[in-house]
Parts: sequence; C-alpha cells; structure tokens
Amino acid sequence: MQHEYNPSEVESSVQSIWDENKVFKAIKDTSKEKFYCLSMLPYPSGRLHMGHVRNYTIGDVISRHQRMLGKNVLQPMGWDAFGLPAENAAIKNKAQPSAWTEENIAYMKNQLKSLGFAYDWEREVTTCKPEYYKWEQWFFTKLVEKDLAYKKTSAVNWCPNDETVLANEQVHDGLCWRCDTPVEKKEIDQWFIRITAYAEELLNCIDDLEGWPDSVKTQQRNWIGRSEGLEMTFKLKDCDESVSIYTTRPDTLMGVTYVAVAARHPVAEKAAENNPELAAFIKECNQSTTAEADIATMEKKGMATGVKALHPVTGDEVDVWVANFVLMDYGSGAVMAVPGHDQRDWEFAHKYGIEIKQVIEPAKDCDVVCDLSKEAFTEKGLLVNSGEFDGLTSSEAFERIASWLESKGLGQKQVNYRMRDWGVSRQRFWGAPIPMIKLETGEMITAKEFPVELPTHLKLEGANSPLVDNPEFQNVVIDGVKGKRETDTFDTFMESSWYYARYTCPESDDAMLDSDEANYWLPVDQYIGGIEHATMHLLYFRFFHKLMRDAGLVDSDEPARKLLTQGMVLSETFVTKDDKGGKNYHTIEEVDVEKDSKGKAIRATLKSTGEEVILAGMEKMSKSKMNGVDPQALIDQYGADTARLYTMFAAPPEQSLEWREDGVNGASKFIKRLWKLYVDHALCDDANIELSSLNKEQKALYGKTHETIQKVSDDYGRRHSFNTAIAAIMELTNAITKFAVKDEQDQAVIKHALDHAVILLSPVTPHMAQALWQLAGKEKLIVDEAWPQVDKAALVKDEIVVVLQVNGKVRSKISVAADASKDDIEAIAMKDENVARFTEGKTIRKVIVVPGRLVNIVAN
Ligand code: ANZ
Repeated sequence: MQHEYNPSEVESSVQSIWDENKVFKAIKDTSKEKFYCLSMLPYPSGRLHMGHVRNYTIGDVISRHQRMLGKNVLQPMGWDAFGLPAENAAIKNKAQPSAWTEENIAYMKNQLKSLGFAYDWEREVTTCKPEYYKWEQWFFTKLVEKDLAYKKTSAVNWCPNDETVLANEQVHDGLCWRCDTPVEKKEIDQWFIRITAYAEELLNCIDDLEGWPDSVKTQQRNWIGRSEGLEMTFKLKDCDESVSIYTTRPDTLMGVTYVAVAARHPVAEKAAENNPELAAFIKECNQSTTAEADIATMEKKGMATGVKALHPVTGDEVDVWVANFVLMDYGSGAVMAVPGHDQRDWEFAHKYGIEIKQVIEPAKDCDVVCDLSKEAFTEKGLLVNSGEFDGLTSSEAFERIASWLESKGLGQKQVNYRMRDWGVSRQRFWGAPIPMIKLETGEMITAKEFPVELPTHLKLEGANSPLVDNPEFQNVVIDGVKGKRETDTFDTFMESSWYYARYTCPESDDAMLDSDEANYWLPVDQYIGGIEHATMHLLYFRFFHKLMRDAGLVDSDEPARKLLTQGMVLSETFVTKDDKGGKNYHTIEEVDVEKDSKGKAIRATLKSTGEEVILAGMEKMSKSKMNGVDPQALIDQYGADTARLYTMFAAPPEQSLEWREDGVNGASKFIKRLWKLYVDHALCDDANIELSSLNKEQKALYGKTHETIQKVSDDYGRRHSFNTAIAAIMELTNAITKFAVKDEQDQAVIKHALDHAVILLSPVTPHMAQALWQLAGKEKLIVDEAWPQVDKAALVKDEIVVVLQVNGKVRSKISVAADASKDDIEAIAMKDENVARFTEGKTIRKVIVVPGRLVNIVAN
C-alpha cells in the first residue's frame, strides 16, 4: 500500500482481502446477538442507478457499525429477477429473458462489489432460479389446500399492448404505467390470495411496528381501509327479491331518496334484459377504466332501471339507479343514496333532479354550515326529519337504527375493508408458473412435484406467452387422467414477499425454510428501501410472514422491526423547447453551467449552439429526463469511498438528495486530506495517554475526539443521521489540522484523534480506512475492531462558556471554570467590558445566574 492515496488501487486491494478471508460470511451463533440488515433487492435492469447506491450505502453503514458493536451481522443481497423488462428485451433481441437477466446480474454484481458492500455473497438469492421459485409454488399449493388461495372470474385492468392484467396502481390516469396505452376492462379467470382474511391482524399489528415511519403506517392503515357499518336490505317492489347495501352512516337512513347499484349488479343486469338503452349504458360503464382513487372526482353518470325499492322504515318507494360510482366488488355493490349527506350522491341527485333531503343538522358546537343547495352536509350531527329518531346524535342513531333493523331481520352490523384479495395471476411468460393443473374431468388440482419449471428454450414473439398452447409444457397425465397446466405466472410481488426469509437458509433443499436458521435471524432488524413500496410490497411482505408463521415455518409475527425509507436522488434538469413547444432534455455534458457561490446552477447554455437552457430545477434522476448521474462514472473518477461518502453526507437519509458535482469533489478532497493527515501523523505505535497529565491544547483535542465518538455513535445507531455524523468527523479533522505537534505527548494525542477519525468514518469509507489501518501496521482488520468507547472523563470540561445578557439581549461571552460558584460567575460577568458599556449610567436591578449557561443583568 502506498503513502499516496490512490482509490482504485486501495479499493481493489481491500476488496480482495475481504473476499479471500470471507470476512462477511454470516454464521448462526446463538452466543452472539444477531443483527439482520436488509436492503430491498434490486431488479436486474442492467446497471445500478444512484438510488441503488444510496439505498445500499445506508444499509452497509448500518451493518458495519452494528458489526463493530459486536453483533453477529447478516447482510445479504439478491435479485428480483422475474418481470416484464427482461421479457420485452428478449422479444426485441430475439433472445431468452434468462440470458438478458443473467448478463445484467453479472454486471450489476460487479458494480456492487466495486462499491465494497459487506454482503455475504454465499447467500445470494436469484428469484428466477427454479431452486428458489419451486418453494413459492409449493407454498401456493398449501394456500390452495387451506382455501387461502382461490380462482375467480373478475374484471381486471387489461393493457392491450402488453396483453397483461394490471394492478390498479399500474393504471395511471387510465393509461398503462409502462407503455401509456389506454387500459380496458376484461373478465378473466384469476388466482387470488386471501389477504382479506388477515386484514384485521395486518391492521392491528401496525401499532406494534415501533421502528416504522408513521407515514408508511398511515398509508397501510388507509390501504386496508377498515370501516364499521351496517349491511341492510331494501326489498324490491312487486317481487320477492331484495337489494343488500352497505353503509357506514345508518344515521342518515331517513334521508334515502334512491338506491344506486353497480353496472355489474344482478338487478341492473336483469333490468337491462328488456331495456337496450340500459344495456348500452351498462356496457359503457363496464369498459370504463377509472381508477378507484379517481371515483370521487369523476363525472357521475347513471340511468334509472325502472325498478323500485321499498324504504325499510317508511315503506316509501324509491327508484333504483345504475350509477358509475358504485363499485361491484366493495360491500355488496349497492348503496342507499343519501344526497343530503354524501357528496357523490349529492352530485348525482343534483344532475338527475332527484330529491335531496336533510336529515342531519350541525351539532351546536359545529361551525360548518349546512347549505344543501350548494353541497352535501357530510359531517355527523343531530337527526332531523327522521321521525322517532329525531334529536339523536349520529352515533346514538347508529346504534338505535342498527338494533331496530336487526330486530326486524333487515340488517346487521358489519366490518368492511377497502383492501381486496391479492390477484396474483399474470398472463406473461417471464415469471414463476402457477402450479395448478386442470384435469380433463374439469377438476382443478395442485401440482405435486416442484419446481414446475419454466422452459428456457421457447421462442418469444410479441407479448403472448409461449406457454399458452404449448403441449410440451401444458400437457400432463396425473394418475392416468389427462390434464393441462395453468399457463399464467405469478405476480413478481410474490417473489419479493419472502426472499428475506430465504436468505437465512438459501441452500435448504428439503424445506422452504430451515426453521432453526430462520428463527435465529428473523425478524429483520433493519429494512431499508424506497417509500414507493409503502403499501404493496411492504404489505405483502408482512402478509407472507404471517402466512409462513401459520404454516409453522417461522415463529415471529412481523418480518421487520425497523424500516428506513430513503429519499429520492434528484438532480438538475436541463430543458430546451422545440418549435412546437415540445420539451427536449439535455444531459449535464451537453450544457455549460454557471453556478452561484453555493454551487447552485443559476444559468446554462447549450455547448453546441450557445442557446439558453431552461433550468427546470431538481427532479428525480431518470433516463427520460436525461438528468441521471452514472454511478460507474463516479466510481471510475473518484473511487467508491467518495461515492459512498457523498451520498451519505449530502442529505439526511429520509430526505431527497440534491446531487451537486461540487459536493462530490468536496467529499473526495476530504478523504484525501484525512489520508494525508493520517500518513503524516499516525503511522506510528499507539502511546498511552494520561488524561490528568495533558496540557490545555492536548486536553481539548482529546476531549473533542471523545465528543465526536459520542455523537457519531448516537448518529449512526439511534438517529440514523449519517450526514451529521460525518460533519462531526470533519470538525474533528479540522481540529486535528490545527493541532501543532511539538512533543511525544502531542504525538500520542494526535495519533489517538486520527485513529478515531478513521475508525468512526470506516463504515462510510471502508476501503480507505482499512488501507490506513494496514499502513499503520494494525493487526486486525478495521471491521473486526470494537467500536470505540467514550472516555466520559474526557467530556468533563475544565472551562465552560457562559453567555452574558443585559436586559435579555446577548452582549458578551465569558469563559469560566466549570466548577465556578454563582457568586464567582457574577463577579466575572460584572467586570466584562461589554456589560459595563451597556449598563453604564443605569441602576442594576437584578442579576440572574443560570450556572453553566448564562447571566442576565436587569438594569434601567
Ligand atoms: C349511505 C351514506 C350516507 C354513506 C352518507 C356515506 C355517507 P367506506 O367508509 O369507505 O367503507 N358505499 C358502499 N358500498 C359502495 C360501493 N360498492 N361502491 C361505492 N360506494 C359504496 O365507505 C362506505 C360508504 O361508501 C357507504 O356509506 C356507502 O355510502 C358507500 F351520508 O351509505 B354510505
């Protein structure tokens, strides 16, 4: 190792030491406290982006810190390797998705290695490998046996371009999230996993997730969407049938002026049999792809069915309408419409001239006015125009009306969830085949042998899966009976729902999990990933853990104790407009940028033409906006440690990181400075330091070192505030720079300070730290050193600064002995020049001394 700092040499040499010695291999050891640190696994898209670098550096810093605290750390990595991009690339290149995926994995794995992440690569999990997905298939068949997975026909979002079903979240403004094609509705047979059976537990356990961000917990609560209401029936006139409705506001029952049903509701379909106009309207509604979230704001449309319903209390007739805002798969697909008190019902009634009746008035202390000519009054309040229920509060009325209806057999209390069962079928090729077989007899059975392997030699043409109508894959004979395999594959969220558990025992080949290993390592102590996974992934992940618990595979209730959601990486976006006003994005290389003193871009021009460029501000790095910074270029130019240091220093982990080249430069300079200081002053043996024999300067640096240890330990551990930890190490480095070495004791103190600066920074810049350790001739690898302890005695200060105020305004500062008495402090304060100046000619009325902090002199 040379005395000059050469990042590429340092990094490759240190990485080979780690590799050769299997330094990060994790082995179960019940005598030690374990720490499982997990970063969300990447999709092997081709190259790492800055978001990955940020995510994985955070995880690595936490892991390395925990290891130095003496814990048995597991930090694994793997690949979420099934999914559409591989399939699209294969179609384009006339290749196999497996080949594209493997190539990307090899490339990205090298990138991760070059960043020096402390992963146990022997536990690498690749979800498209049969030895992984065969257990997922096996587990699915267990769910089918327990009736926790089932098949049903349901309307799904259908992208005609990708020829695949899309989840609601994959539909953006009615368009496919990947290709912007207008999405259609299609009725199709799907496999579902009964997540609703766990809705209550998933909701209740949110309260126990102490180490999870509140924002994620709130999103999960809303997603689950528990509501308490009443299911009640409205009899239909002139027939024996009835419509059952779900309401959360039975207190508004007397304000019902119509009943609205979903387009797919049987009453609507029956009424349409002899009514072509209604049939056409229903068809229109069924094709509409409005996402559920947009229902509140969309235009309300409807048509009367001609059917009449009877009000359960008054027996009055009300019209039954088909309405586009009623969902078939929520509650019972029908609502009692109360236009006076529900805004959707109000808009609908307003449009079609239906009566709007007030039955709730504002409570006495409520300052919201009720003006039904303008909008619905949706608050709770007191009942009016409600006969025997008049004068009750909404909550009293809820109970009274519920028991009244219950006694008549017309209704009962019910809990509902917004969350639906999880549709896991995808009509794509590159996924784990759903292990089900339809026998000739019509019976549906589970596969008995695993894996049901995805063939790797089929030609991919267009978006249609080559599994469909492929006799080799589909045809099977089970106990002499012919059958056909399911050709749909699993949603890739399936694989990412349990990979964290498989990392604990990746080689287990006689069971999905080796429970001894799984129960030692689980739950995950720290999970790190993007906030965009707040609901789907993080909910499925919690759900799968509970499923695995109930299958006896793990014994904990939740998969992760703590969750850190890192912010996005943003960078300056450069735009020019073309003749038609269209936007052209430019890379940083294409523009000349003028910056202010803080490094903020203030003006830019195109290098090629000199044209003025619009600074569109800091936006999420993305290919389409051409504002991405390639981690590889950064590593090549500055080294991995600079990339790591910059991403950790530039912003607190949960907040967005605004990328600035000057900042990267600054990080690189800091590493070089610390390196030089270390080489100049610390390549010697440790010497004993006797605190009591130190002079003032020595004591100050020694004290600063231990203050820094205290701050950094808390920042890494409890606060996860890596940027302030780094700032503290920089301050210590400044103090070291100013410290003059004149004798042996000075040498010992500066060496002590430098060793600590390096060890404290080592989780962030592990290569340079290890290299310096070697240069200094230390025996242990720096990762095997114990985390430094604070010398509490060093924190006790001889002198402290006291602020002097005159009439509450700060006028001066003095330094006093830490154990000075109140009287001594007052005496010194009164002699201060500034105090004298501001009290001159005035009478001192009072002197307040707060020991250790301030003196306030009241004078007039
Ligand atoms: C009458 C009423 C009066 C309602 C009122 C609200 C306010 P949450 O809380 O989200 O569960 N609803 C029931 N089933 C529906 C469906 N299939 N499609 C669309 N809307 C449906 O929402 C429950 C409320 O949503 C129910 O309470 C019902 O309208 C409506 F002043 O009933 B309410």
